[in-house]
Amino acid sequence: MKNDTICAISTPLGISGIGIIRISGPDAYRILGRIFRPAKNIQVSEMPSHSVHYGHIIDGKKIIDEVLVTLMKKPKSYTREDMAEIGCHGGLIPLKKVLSLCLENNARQANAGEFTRRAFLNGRIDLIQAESILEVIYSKTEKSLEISSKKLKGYFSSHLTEIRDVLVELLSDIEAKIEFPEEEDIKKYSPDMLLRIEKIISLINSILSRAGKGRIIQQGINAAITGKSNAGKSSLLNAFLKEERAIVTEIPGTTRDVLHESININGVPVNVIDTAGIRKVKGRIEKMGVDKALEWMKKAEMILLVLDGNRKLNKYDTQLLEHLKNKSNYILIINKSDLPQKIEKDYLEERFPENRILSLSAKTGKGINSLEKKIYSLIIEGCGEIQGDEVFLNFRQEGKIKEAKNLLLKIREAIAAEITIDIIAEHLKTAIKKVDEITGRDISEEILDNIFSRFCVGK
Ligand SMILES: Nc1nc2c(ncn2[C@@H]2O[C@H](COP(=O)(O)OP(=O)(O)O)[C@@H](O)[C@H]2O)c(=O)[nH]1
Ligand SMILES: [Mg+2]
Repeated sequence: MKNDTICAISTPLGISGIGIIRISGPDAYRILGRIFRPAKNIQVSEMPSHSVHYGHIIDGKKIIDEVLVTLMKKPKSYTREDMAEIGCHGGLIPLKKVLSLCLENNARQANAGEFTRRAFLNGRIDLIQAESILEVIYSKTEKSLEISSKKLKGYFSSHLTEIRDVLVELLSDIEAKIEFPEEEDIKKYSPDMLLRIEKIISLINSILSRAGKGRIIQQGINAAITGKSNAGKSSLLNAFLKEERAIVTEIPGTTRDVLHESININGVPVNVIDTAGIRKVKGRIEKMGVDKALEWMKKAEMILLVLDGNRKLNKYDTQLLEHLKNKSNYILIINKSDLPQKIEKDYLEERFPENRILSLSAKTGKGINSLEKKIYSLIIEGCGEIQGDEVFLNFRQEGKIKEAKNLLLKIREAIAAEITIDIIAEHLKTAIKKVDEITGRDISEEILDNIFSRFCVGK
């Protein structure tokens, strides 16, 4: 493990009230002692842990900035090393100057996520918790913050500890049998072994099913607004956002690119995508827009098909309605309910379930709330009501836990088929390894590099 002292600017670079520089490592206080002049007559080495000190950062005799310094001594710090946070004035120049003073005094510029990596390597948090810090930072709604914070506290880790404990116990029982075989016992398994495996499989199943909802809360769903030109797609996006985000005109073909905006529907982030209207196009740019719209229609989890209530259905509408046939999540929105209605509503009602059709006016906002309710009920129709026991698993974690589950299924089969005990022991060892790869107990440097490179510098 690297044992040097690292430093970084931990707040965004830009103009702000304050900006923070973090230092962590064995030399943190020696470096601080050279660049910080506290207002009170106290040496850095005498400052107690978890104390805050007012003073100045100095370069020789020159005052650089007026600061507040917070000390957190090992092991009670983020990294479990000696740490200091220098709260400077937020501005590029003061921050960069203070950082360069730290570097001149032999601190090293931290790599992305290196503070968190140290927290992990020093055993303060496991890898799941380290990864959840990013999830907290990127939370899209309060609900997603809730599940990330629980994960950071160790909610998901505790499940894995439980799984690991059972697997380790099973393995040691089996190894005892291998080591001290009694003639009649060699091929037999203790009767509760199967039960213990079953218990772990069902715990993993429950985690995986809760993870489905967790993913929706954490990452949200994509809802593509589609429809012929001038149906009111961009107006609908603006109505969701209650602001003029997209350009709305009476000129067909106004929206050429794809706009994404996230809205919060009962805690679920819904990424609403406004696409170009579907119509026959001549220009290359508009054609690209239309192609993208069709692509989104294929890949979005939900389709909001906007129809113009003030006009009769045309061939583009019917084409789009045709596309819905192989989609399970869609809502037909009859827009412009404030104008006289000319659309063939009967035609639609004959072909689509009543609860998938909704009239509204994107212009006045009437009906938007009902649409949001409908979107939410479609989401939970797919995954069940949100209850608060959701977990979010990233792809790495989900992949490993599924691999562990597959091994347990194999073990279950092997027990049923009375396969020799040493094969089962091997499967158990691999399953434990999978669990350890999730928590980071057993992980390669390369994977760690990959995980922490996604963090900001200074985190
Ligand atoms: N009266 C009325 N006009 C609307 C409504 N929604 C959109 N429009 C108008 O329809 C035209 C096209 O709207 P726009 O949102 O750009 O449609 P898009 O091409 O589907 O994105 C604009 O002139 C809007 O003002 C509505 O609910 N009522
Ligand atoms: Mg538009």
